[in-house]
Amino acid sequence: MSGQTAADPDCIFCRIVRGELPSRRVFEDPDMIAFHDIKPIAPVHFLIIPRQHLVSLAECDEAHAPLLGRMLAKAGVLAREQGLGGGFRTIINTGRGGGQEVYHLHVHIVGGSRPLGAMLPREG
Ligand code: DGP
Repeated sequence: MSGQTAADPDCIFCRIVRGELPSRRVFEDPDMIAFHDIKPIAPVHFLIIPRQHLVSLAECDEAHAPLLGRMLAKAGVLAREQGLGGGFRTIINTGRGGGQEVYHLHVHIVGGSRPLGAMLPREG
């Protein structure tokens, strides 16, 4: 598999996985953890990340499909548990052009008290 190492000692999310940095966890299992985002953009904003260090979605291939599928399959369950039964937005920022800041693959789950607007402003 490409884009994967066992762990990156300098990666913030690897440090959260290892418990070296605090996080408000909402879920964990042998493959993934979920925790609240430190800079929420909505009343509910948490992240689902793989325990293994995957840089981004761009580095994933077919071999990662089971893990990625499990992460997405968990999103709705966790969202409902966090009060987002009315709907939520799922975001995966990928690479510099995609606005990714932390280079450890993560899925944002965002929602809250009112319906979210259009996802991106239209250009031009
Ligand atoms: P992205 O642009 O998709 O790479 O977003 C990274 C997100 O990670 C951003 O919303 C803030 C969040 N984040 C960064 N550092 C930490 C941290 O130390 N703890 C938590 N809980 N979230 C963090």
